[in-house]
Formats: sequence, C-alpha cells, structure tokens
Amino acid sequence: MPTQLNLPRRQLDLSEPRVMGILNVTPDSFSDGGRHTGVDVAVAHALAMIAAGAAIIDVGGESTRPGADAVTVQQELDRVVPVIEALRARSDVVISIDTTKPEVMRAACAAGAELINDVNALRAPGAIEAAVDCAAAVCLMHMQGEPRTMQQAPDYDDVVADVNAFLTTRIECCLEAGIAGERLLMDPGIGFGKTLEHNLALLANLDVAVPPAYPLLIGVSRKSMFGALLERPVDQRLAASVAAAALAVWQGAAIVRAHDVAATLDAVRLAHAIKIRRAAR
Ligand code: YH5
Repeated sequence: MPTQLNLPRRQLDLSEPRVMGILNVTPDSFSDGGRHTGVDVAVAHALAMIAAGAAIIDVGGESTRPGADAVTVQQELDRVVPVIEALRARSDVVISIDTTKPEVMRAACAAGAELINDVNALRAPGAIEAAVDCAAAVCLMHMQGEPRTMQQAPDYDDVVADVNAFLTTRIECCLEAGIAGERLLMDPGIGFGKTLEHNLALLANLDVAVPPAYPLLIGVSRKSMFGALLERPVDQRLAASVAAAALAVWQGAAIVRAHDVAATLDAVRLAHAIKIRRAAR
C-alpha cells in the first residue's frame, strides 16, 4: 500500500494514520446567533480540529445525509469558497472539498483545496475533467443510489464484491482520463445506500471491499449504523465511532473522517502502534 498521496504541489505522508476533520458549512451549522459571521465560526472550528491533530479539513456545503435536500451550485459556492480562502490564509492544513459538483470543485481548488472528496466518485458530467484540471487528489467513494433515496431499499447480491467492482471501474475511468493513481483514495461509503448488515460486512472485509493498491479512507463518525446496532442517538455515538475507526486502521485504513478529532486520533494511533508490531506468521 502506498504511503504517500500526491497533492498539487506537495505530498501527504500516510505512513501513519491521519484524521480528516469534518467541517460542515450548511446553514444549520453556520450560525452562533449572529455575533460572529458564519465564516469566522467555521474557521474557528477548523483551527480547533487542527490543534487537536487533524491533518485534513473536509469542507462540505452540500448535505449528503440520507434524505437531505439538494443545494444549488451558487448556494454551495457561497458557503464553501469564503471558508476555504479564510482557512487557507491561516493554516497550511490539507483542505478537502466535499462536493459532487464540478463548478464547486474548480472554485474550491482555486481557493486552496487540494483534495476532492466526492461521494459520487466523479460520476457527474464534467467532474472528471474538473479533477484533471485541478490536479487535486481525489477520494472515490461507493454509493448505491442518490442521497435523497439511497436508504429506502439498499440491495446487493454481495455488497463486498459489488463495492470492489464499482471502485475498480471508477479507478479505470480516472486513470484513462489522466488522473494518476498516486492521486487516488478509496472509500467503501459506509451508510451510503447500505443497511446495517451491509455496513458491518464491509467493515469486516475492508481488504476485499477496496482495491488494495490505493490508500483507504473510511467515514463512520456518528453514523446511523451505530443507532441501528446500539440504539444510541447521534450525540451518544462517540465510543462506537472511535472503536470503528480503530478497527478500520487495524485493517489498513490510512485516513479516518471524523467529527471528534482528538478522540479519533488517540484511537487510530493506538491501533497503528499495535498493528506495526504484529509479527509476520
Ligand atoms: C464518508 O463516509 N460521509 S457525509 C449521517 C450521520 C452522521 C454522519 C447522524 N461524507 C462520508 O458523515 N465522505 C459523508 O448520522 C463522506 N466518506 C467520505 N469520503 C455523511 C456523514 C454522516 C451521515
């Protein structure tokens, strides 16, 4: 497995697990009652996650939660571009743009983003071309269906094999378009068109679900699967989230996407410290 990810003007070292801090810049997460602007609040939260050890900040202005409403290009640009510009001015952290829209990919990269995190795996018209032109790294994530309806009836013959086949096809499209393999990250898309059983099968078989020649990114933080398995509301999913992050790193995950950066970093550093001491036998 490669231990570097190529970014436009530098590399991200993946010889140790990294935490990607989640920065939602949707209106519900934007306001603190009016004393600060949304940009100030968002940048302060990003800086706090960086202080807690985040190597990447994932900026998202389009809610991809199950059932969420669609957002226009202009709304999304208005949300994310000022935040990326302000964060880039204050930190050299790797900034990731969480979007499916090519116009947003281009504007975000011009503002300082270096990684495109697309839950649609560059399937939108123009998205591959945008990623080629940006020279950004790309996370290819598996999703069955589309966010609004994907949890209505997830269905697979073999979820582990299907995810592998999908990611393999998307890798081929990217390589053919001129995106170097050294720029690609893989993600099985926990919770995206999947039942609890599907999510558990993927988390138990990450080495088979994901083409092994590429670094693996996993996103489990606070997700509904913990509600389904453990009957925990969203504000009581920290322990399960960090445990799942550790189990993913144990299986080789390079990057974990998380809301709770300090706790997640402790868990993945521990998992990695034990993993590298495992005897070959
Ligand atoms: C991911 O896995 N996930 S957005 C529902 C929740 C909690 C959290 C309350 N973007 C991923 O985080 N990008 C999202 O229930 C992502 N991988 C990548 N690459 C969904 C999310 C969430 C949804």
